[in-house]
Amino acid sequence: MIRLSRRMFGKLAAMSAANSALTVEASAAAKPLTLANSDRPFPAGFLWGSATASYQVEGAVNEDGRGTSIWDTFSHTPGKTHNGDTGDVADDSYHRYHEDIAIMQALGLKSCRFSIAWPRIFPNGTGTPNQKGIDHYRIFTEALLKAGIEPFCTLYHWDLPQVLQDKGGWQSKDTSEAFAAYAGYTAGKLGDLIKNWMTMNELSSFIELGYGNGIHAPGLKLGPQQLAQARHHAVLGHGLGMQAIRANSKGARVGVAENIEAIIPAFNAPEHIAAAKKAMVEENAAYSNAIHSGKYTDAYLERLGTNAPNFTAQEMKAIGAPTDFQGLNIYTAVPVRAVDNARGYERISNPASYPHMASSWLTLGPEALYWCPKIAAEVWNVREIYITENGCSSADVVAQDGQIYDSDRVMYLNAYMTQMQRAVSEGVPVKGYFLWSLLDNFEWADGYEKRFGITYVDFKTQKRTPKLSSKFYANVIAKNGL
Ligand code: PNW
Repeated sequence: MIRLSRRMFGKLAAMSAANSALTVEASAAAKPLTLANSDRPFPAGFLWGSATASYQVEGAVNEDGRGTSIWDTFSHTPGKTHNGDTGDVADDSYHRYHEDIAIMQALGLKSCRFSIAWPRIFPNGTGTPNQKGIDHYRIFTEALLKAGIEPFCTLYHWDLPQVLQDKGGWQSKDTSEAFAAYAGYTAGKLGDLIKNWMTMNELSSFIELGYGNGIHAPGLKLGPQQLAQARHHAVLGHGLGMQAIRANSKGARVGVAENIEAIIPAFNAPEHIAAAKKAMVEENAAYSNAIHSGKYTDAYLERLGTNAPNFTAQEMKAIGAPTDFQGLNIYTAVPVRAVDNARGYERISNPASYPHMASSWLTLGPEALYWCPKIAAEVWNVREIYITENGCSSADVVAQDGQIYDSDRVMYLNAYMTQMQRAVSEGVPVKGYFLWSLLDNFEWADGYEKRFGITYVDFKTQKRTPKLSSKFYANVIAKNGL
């Protein structure tokens, strides 16, 4: 029972004539209603970070012995990217990383997810390594550690050495093996500084977009059998890469950053939750489910029929070896509903009125940050989860005062983080969050058109300006809560 002061009681009584619910709520509340106790805390040590990728920020494509990647070739092919944009200069972070790290420090970041460009380490994909490549990432990582920022390193964020693409790219098992050799070598050289590794970023994106519909490099549109085989070589690359990292760097922790099909129940009801669990497995059968179970589901293989990939039991064992953590890149949500069919669920396709951010594919689904880690932890038995990417594009404008008031991005981040807090407060093992992205950068086929940064980049001058969302994020980090 809450005791109300006589004055308060009188006030409430006066107000309650028209609204009796208010007195009921006020008397039931555990704490007095004040604006001061609206915080939603995160556990101590929660790892707040940002994420970027080599080709999207580095530039310096012809420096220090870097080889050509499929994204150099693709972006320089007319008609492939918005406005013919390329990553030749991007954010020039190869040279300006000190400035970037100062931005991270000002935000209070605890961690930074970045990727290593394979063609800087092995310009020809395999063979003789390039010491200057290793040197660059050593110096960068040392600077991060000096700033008190924990490095989380992705070894493959889509910049495949062109030489390997010329030999078939992910259509060839040789690429899976070349990736493992590169991953092992690099972890051996940098493992004293970097403890947390992600083999790859978004296998489903670089395979489905690069080899399926051709909107990303290398721009191929394979038939179903060849595509299924390329998928298999990607997950195999992850498995072999994980083995190689562990063999070359003691104490390394290895995971993968995957943009799972972010299944959520149509709404919070037992039948839809059961449907969502089934959908999480089946809709991610080619990638995350294979990685976490070491199997392709019967339904996946049946769906493919004669187009199913060739694979061996030994390969599946490598693919399914336990990871140390699961990285989830989550942008949108895929609602499913319970249906009385063989699969037990159906995806709901959103109507045209469904809201989205500046990128038309980026529909709003904040509850994905609640349901996905929760369902993933249960169906794949993962004990440590990081949100390795979350963020959005916004039609940013520089205001008269030189600032960028990206209120829609603040709304997006706040909504998603609130759902993540809901999961964490229920004990779902989400240990950290990497916001995509620290800086506006080269957004692949969308070039520089779509801005995902919480820091605005003027691509003519390389001037960096923190947006309103960066102040929002600094505030979240400072109080470790929302
Ligand atoms: C991710 N989709 O890509 C990548 O990991 C980043 O490199 C990228 O910049 C970021 O998300 C924002 O796009 C995606 O169409 C690309 O659903 C496309 C999709 C999702 C993720």
